[in-house]
Amino acid sequence: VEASIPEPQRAAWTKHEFSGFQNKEEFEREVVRHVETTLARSIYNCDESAAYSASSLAFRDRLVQGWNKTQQRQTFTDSKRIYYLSLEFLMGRALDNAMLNLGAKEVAKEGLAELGFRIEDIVGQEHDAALGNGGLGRLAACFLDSMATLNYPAWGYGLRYRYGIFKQEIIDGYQVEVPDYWLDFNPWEFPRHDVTVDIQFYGQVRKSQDENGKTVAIWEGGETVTAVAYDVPTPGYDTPSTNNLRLWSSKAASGEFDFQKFNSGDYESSVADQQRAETISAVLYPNDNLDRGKELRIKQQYFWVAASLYDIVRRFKKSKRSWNEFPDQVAIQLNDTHPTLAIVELQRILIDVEGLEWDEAWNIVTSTFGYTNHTVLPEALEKWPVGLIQHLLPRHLQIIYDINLFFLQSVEKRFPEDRDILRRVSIIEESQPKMVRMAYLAVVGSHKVNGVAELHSDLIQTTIFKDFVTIFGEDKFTNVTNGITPRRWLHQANPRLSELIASKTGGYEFLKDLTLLNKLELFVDDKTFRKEWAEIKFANKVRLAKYIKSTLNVNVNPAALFDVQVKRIHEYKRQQLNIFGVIHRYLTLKAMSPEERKKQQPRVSIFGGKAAPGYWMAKQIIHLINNVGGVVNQDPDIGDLLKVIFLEDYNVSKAEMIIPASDLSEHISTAGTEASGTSNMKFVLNGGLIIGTCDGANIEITREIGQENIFLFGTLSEDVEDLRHMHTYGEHPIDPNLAKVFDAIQGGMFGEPNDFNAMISAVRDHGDYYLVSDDFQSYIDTHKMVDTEYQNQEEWISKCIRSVARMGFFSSDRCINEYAEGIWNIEPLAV
Ligand code: NBG
Repeated sequence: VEASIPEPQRAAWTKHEFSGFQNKEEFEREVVRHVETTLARSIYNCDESAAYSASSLAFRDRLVQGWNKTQQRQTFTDSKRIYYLSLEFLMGRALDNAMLNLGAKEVAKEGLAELGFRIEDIVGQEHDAALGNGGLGRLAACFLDSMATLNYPAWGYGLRYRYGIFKQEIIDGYQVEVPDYWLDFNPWEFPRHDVTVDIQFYGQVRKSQDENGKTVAIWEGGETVTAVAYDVPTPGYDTPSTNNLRLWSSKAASGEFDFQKFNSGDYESSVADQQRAETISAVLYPNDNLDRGKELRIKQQYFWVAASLYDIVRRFKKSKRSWNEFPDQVAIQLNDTHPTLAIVELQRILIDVEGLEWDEAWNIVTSTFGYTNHTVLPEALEKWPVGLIQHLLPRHLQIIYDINLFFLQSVEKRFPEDRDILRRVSIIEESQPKMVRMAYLAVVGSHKVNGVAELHSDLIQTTIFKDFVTIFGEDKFTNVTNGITPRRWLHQANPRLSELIASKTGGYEFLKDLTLLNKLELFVDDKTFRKEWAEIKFANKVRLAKYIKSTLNVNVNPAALFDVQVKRIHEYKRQQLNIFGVIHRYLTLKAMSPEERKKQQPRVSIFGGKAAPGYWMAKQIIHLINNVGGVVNQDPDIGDLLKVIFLEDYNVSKAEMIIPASDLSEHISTAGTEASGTSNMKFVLNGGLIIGTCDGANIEITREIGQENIFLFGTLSEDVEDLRHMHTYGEHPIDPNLAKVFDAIQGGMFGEPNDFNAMISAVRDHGDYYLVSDDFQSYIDTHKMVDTEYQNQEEWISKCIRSVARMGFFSSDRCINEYAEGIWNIEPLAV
């Protein structure tokens, strides 16, 4: 429908164009207006929550200005757009980010003060938007920030979950999950009740003839669910560019409400249908790096992918270009295999709906998609039973079979000698039951496949996708090392450090070109600079210490070394290695004389992270950490020498407080298992050193900052296989220090020993898959080095400054530019 205002009436519109607030006075006016009208409250009834709501609405109004302009400009120039499909966007809080990206935080701070509020309290009112599990979802959020900041015409597409990742409570040392109902008041989204797509499920496929006598497939019957768009404006930093994140929400299709049932008095079951439809977008699956083939999960995937493609195709068709121009106008990036059905859906639209020939359609499809792999862990690689897809998406299964057939025919032609290759690379795994291998489908249907750090990109080419490198050639496979946005992870999280850096590097330019941090090298030996630097770190630690006191009632000394491991709890990330190391430290301290103890470096071991609700071993690890804290923190022999803290409900906003307060952080995955890691980058950027294995992006961090500035230890990835083989088939004696730790646990030092049998058995009796024992000695030796080096504070701070100076490479801006150039073939479009 043409809905633009006719030319003669436009003057009336532009005359009244709203421009948001420009200064403190106007900001206050907007806040008061929103409190009194939008919220219908008054001067006698305005608490911090109302002040938060009104401030957000005032900022939202300003975001919308840039957002409208950006969308109009994109429509007008009709240049190529990038669509980022991700089932997770871990956005965190929006108000603080909007203030900073719009450069209006000072204005807001002063305005709020005049109205009687402290900006920290107001910002702290906001509930995190937690539509993700961990690194994968937060990466998507950093990418949105960079794409807008760099003025790329980009859209994010995701699901509007009613429940984000659960809230974690720790009760008696155990994790308890509480639902995260976050939509009570969300000023950051715009419901688009007019932007809907009907999505079909189930039904049958029938062959028919079209008017030219061509055989066509008709997918009919089944049920329909409606997708409703919710738009979230995502602002860039220091640019009017504001991109759109479109999240789909499910509801019963309007024609579907069963009036038959309703009229015959069966009101309940007609409402039940309604609720069943809404279930699709109800909840985020709480697994990180784990695939659990639940039917509702694949329904989510298809629902989201089909709605997004419908939208993308609808936008393309407006320009009336020919189909072969589609890849010149549209790039679609698949964030992991979760959106892989998009490949099949686009092929279906092109051949069944638009009437293209298979080959022409397939060319368009494969030129459009890029696929990012985020893990090599076998338990995380998605596979779906053929029978399930047949039932849910009968036409898609036919297309998958055809894609596979043509692919295997081409492979057979090229490798007629290799008897086994067809079985190995088939998209269909001939198991019982047969499975669709989503990663293979993503590789076959994309023009580029990338890993997320150098080691990881090498590994996918030599392991899970080895045959595909032979088939498609090396050029199809590439690396784009992950990055983080310095706006949130430095400027927002650590404003004082950001200000100090700005004072030495020539203003805040470094936030847009992070390589400018290298100017800090000049000040490494500057005594006053080092002192200011150290004061900021100390203040951040004091803040965290207060938080620990207020939440856990434990006193920690801010002068102690803060040693932090915060991330999802997973055996491959090896929080068990960390807590075993802490126990070893405790036993060592206990065995010392009081004089000897006095010479030891005081430490606070801080843990945080959620376990997937069904991941029993991860929950056991949390339990052990809490029990160790319960014993150690009370022990008068130990005092400040060691404290063990488990911070409840680790999330993005907590990360913004914790990361700037760390002296040392732990990134200690078994080599070859952590695809990249991104918190490693955040910690170093905030002036903390890291202890880590030669894994993921740790390797590139080492290359950039210098190996003298990082504490590396442990087995190398190339040796992991052999060690595992030895554990299974040869002798596997447990490290003697680790054996003492096990004895302490099993002697009941940390509560009921049977609670931790599985953790110990995994190492001692079941092959120690994650090499905890193999790496234990070098881990504790390296911690000893950390203690020694920390005693020399001047040298320690120099290392921190030097490291920060060399972190420019890890900006998500660099990363997005690499995608834009190497994969999307897309140019910035300034507003
Ligand atoms: C995760 C990896 C991390 C990586 C992020 C972002 C999945 C499947 N993978 O190492 O475990 O940093 O992706 O790339 O969540």
